[in-house]
Amino acid sequence: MLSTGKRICPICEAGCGLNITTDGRTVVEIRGNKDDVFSTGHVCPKGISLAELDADPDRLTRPLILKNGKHVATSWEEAFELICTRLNQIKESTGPNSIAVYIGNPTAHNVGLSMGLGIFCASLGSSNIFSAGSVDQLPKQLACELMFGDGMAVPVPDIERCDFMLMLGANPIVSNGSLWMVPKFREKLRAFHERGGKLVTIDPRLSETAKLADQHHFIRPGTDAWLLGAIINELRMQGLDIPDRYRVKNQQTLFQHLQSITTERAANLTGIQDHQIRSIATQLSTAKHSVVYGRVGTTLQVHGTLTSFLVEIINIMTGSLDSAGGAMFPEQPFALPSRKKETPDYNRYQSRVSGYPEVLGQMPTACLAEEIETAGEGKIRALVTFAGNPVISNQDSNRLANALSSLDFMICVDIYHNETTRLADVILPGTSPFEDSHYDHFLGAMGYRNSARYSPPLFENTSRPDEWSMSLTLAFIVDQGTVPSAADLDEYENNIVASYIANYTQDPDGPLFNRDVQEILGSIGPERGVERLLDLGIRAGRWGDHFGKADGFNLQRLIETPDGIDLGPPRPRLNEIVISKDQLIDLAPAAIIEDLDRLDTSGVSDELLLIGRRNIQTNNSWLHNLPLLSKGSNKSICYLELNPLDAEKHKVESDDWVEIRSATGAIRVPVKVSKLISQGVVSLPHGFSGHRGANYNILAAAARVDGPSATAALNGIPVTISRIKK
Ligand SMILES: Nc1nc2c(c(=O)[nH]1)N[C@H]1C(S)=C(S)[C@@H](COP(=O)(O)OP(=O)(O)OC[C@H]3O[C@@H](n4cnc5c(=O)[nH]c(N)nc54)[C@H](O)[C@@H]3O)O[C@H]1N2
Ligand SMILES: Nc1nc2c(c(=O)[nH]1)N[C@H]1C(S)=C(S)[C@@H](COP(=O)(O)OP(=O)(O)OC[C@H]3O[C@@H](n4cnc5c(=O)[nH]c(N)nc54)[C@H](O)[C@@H]3O)O[C@H]1N2
Ligand code: SF4
Ligand SMILES: [Mo]
Repeated sequence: MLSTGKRICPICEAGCGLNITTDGRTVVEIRGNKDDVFSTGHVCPKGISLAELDADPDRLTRPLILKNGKHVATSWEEAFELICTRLNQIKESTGPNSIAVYIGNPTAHNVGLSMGLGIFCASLGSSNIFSAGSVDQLPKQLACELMFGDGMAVPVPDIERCDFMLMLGANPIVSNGSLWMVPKFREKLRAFHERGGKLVTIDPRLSETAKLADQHHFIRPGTDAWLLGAIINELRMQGLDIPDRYRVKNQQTLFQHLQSITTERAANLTGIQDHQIRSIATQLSTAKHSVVYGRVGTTLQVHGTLTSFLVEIINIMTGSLDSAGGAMFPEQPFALPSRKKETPDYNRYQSRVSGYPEVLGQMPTACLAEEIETAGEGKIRALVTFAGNPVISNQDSNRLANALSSLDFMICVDIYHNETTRLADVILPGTSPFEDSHYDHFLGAMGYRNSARYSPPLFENTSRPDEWSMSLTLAFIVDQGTVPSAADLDEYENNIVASYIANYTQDPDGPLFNRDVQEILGSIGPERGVERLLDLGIRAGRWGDHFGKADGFNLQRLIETPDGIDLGPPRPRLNEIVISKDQLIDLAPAAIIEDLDRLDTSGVSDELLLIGRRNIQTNNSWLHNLPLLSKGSNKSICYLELNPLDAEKHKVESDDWVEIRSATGAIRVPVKVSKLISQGVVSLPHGFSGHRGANYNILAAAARVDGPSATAALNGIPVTISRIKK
C-alpha cells in the first residue's frame, strides 16, 4: 500500500523538503515538497537519487572487519569489542593525541552523527581533530572568529531584500549555495533582477551563475584579496569609512596596511582593469542595499582567511553588515548556551611537525599525513573517520593514502566501501538517510530566511544502532574502557543530557539560568536519542517555550508541522553576535595583518593555474555509483577545461587526453577546449578516481596552504600539461 512521508534532503545546503512516496519499506517516488516553507518545492537530481541510495545493494549495512587482508562482515558486538581493545591499548600506551579523528562533510547534514561524534571527541580528549573544514570553509569561520569572536557567526546575503551583489568564487546555480542555505537560487536571482538588482561575479571561469550575472570579471586565481583591498581603498576615496553604528577597534591599523594596494597594482595582478575595479566600488557605494559574498573560490586558496575577512570589511564599510538587504546573521530555533570567551579559539596549540595553528578546536588536514609519518612523542597511530573520504577530498592524496595504510588501527564510520574506508580495520555502517531524523543544527543559522523544520525518520531502523547511539557507544568505549550494555548506554546518555542541561542552567545570559537540572531532564522528550538535545536546544532558543512559556516551541511542535514554520527574514542582531571580550569588532587581528603583509610580496605569475568546479550530478566524492547520477560517460563530467589560446599553445584539441603535472604528482584526463575558462587557467572537478575519472587532489601539495588557517589552497595550483596518447 502506498503512503507518503516528508523528509529534508541531507545532501547539500539547499536543505530541500522532499515528498516521498513509499510502498512498505520501498521508496517509490521522490518529489520536491511545494508546501515546504523554506525550499518551496526545490529538488535536484541528487535529491531524487536518494531512492536509489536507500535501495543500493552496495550500501553497507553490517560492520566489516579486516581479516587476512579482506573485509568480512561481523556482528556489532565483535566490532565494538575489537575497537575497545585496540583503541584503549593505543590510548594507554601513547596517549589520546595518538588517536586522530577526521570529520567529513555529510556530518554537517546528520544531526545524530554530528552531536554524537562531538561527544566522542570530548571523551577521547585528543588534540588531533581534523575535518573537511580545512579543505573547505575554515578560513571564513576563522575570519569571523577573529572579527566577531564567533566562528559560527557567518553572515549570509539577504537576497530577498538586496539590490546589488558582488559574488566571488561561488557558483550557487550548481552548488545550491554554501555557508548559505538558498534553495531555488535561480528563482531568487530572477526576482532580484525583476526588482532591478544587479549581480557582479568574480571568477576565473564563466560559471553557470556568472552567465546569469549583469557583469562578470575573470580573475587570476588567488588574487581576490588584491581586488578587495583595492575596492576598500576606492571606497575610502569615495568618502566611505566605518559607519559609527559599528563598534570597532584597530581601524587605522587595517587601513594603513591596505595602503600599498593601489588599484593599478591590483589591476595588474588580478587581470581586472582599473576602471572596472572603480566601477565595482561605485556600484557598491551607491547601491541602496549591497552585499559581498564569497565561497570556495575565496576560501580554498592561498589567501583564504584574508580574502574572507576583506569581504566583511566591505560589508561593514557599506553599512550592509547586519542590515536588511545586506549581509545578515540568520537564526534558528535550536540554541546553544552563550559562548563568551576571553580569546578567540585560535592558535591555542600547534601541530607537532609543522607548527600549524589550531583553528576552532581543529588541526588542518595539511598536516595529517606528516603527523602519521613522523616518529616521536605524539605521533598519530590510529584514526577514526566519520562520513569522510579524505583519500579523495584531501590534498596530496597518494601520500595520504600511504600514510593511512601505515596506521596501527583505523575505524571508518561510513555507508560505503571506498578509497578511504577500504584502508580501515573496522567499518561501522551508518543508516539510510530515511532511517534517521534531520535537523539543520549547523546550517540552520545560515538560511536565506529563518525557519523551523525537523524530519523524523521515515522508516524504522531495527537492524542496527543509529549513528547517535553508535557514536555514544564509541564515546563510552574510550571513556570507560569497556563496551557498554544497553543499560550502561542509557545511563551514559542520561548523564550526557544532564550535563548539557547544566550548561544552559549555568548560562547567566540564557533563559534557563538557575533552573533545576533534574526538573528539566524530566520534562524534555522523547525518551531517548539526539532528539532530547534537540528538544532542549529548541526550548532554550529564541522561539522556545523556555520550559513554561505558553506558545513557545518545543520539538513536538516541529514534528506536528512537517512543512516547517516560517520565522521571517533575518533581523539585525550584531550585539548578540560580537562575543569577543571587549565586544568590539576587531578590524586588524594580527593573523590578518601578517597575511596582508605577505600579500605585498607576491608577484604576477604566468604559470598555468588549476582550479576546481562542481557539477549538478555530483556531490564531492560520493553518489557517483547511483544509476540516476552516472548517466552518460564519466568523461562527460571529469574533463579539463582549457581556454582556446592555451589549447593552441599546447597543441591540444577537445577530446584529446593530457597529462596534468604539478609539484606533487600527475594525472591523466580528457580535454574540452572552452571559452568559459580564462586564459592561463584550467578547471577540473574534484571527487573522482579510478574508472570514474582522475583524482584532482593528487596534484595538491600538502604544504600549499592559506597562511592564517593552514587550510588547503586547492585552487590556483601551478601545473603543466602535455598531450598524451590515450
Ligand atoms: N580539489 C578539491 N578538493 C575538494 C574540494 C574542492 O572544491 N576541490 N572541496 C572540498 C569540500 S568543500 C569538501 S566539503 C570536502 C568533502 O570531503 P569529505 O567529507 O572527506 O568527502 P566526501 O566526498 O564528502 O565523503 C563523504 C563520505 O561520507 C559518507 N557518507 C555519506 N552520508 C553518510 C552518512 O549519513 N553517514 C555516514 N557515516 N557516512 C556517510 C560517504 O559514503 C563518503 O564516504 O572535499 C573537499 N575537497
Ligand atoms: N552539485 C554539487 N553541489 C554541491 C557540491 C557538489 O560537489 N556538487 N558540494 C557542496 C559543498 S561540500 C560545497 S562546500 C559547496 C561549494 O559551493 P560553491 O563555492 O558555490 O561551489 P563551487 O562550484 O566550488 O564554486 C567555486 C567557484 O570558485 C571559482 N574559483 C576557483 N578559484 C578561484 C579564485 O581564486 N578566485 C575566485 N574569485 N574564484 C575562484 C571556481 O571557478 C568556481 O566557479 O557546494 C555544495 N554543493
Ligand atoms: S539541491 Fe538537491 S542535493 Fe541539495 S538539498 Fe536539494 S535535493 Fe538535496
Ligand atoms: Mo564543502
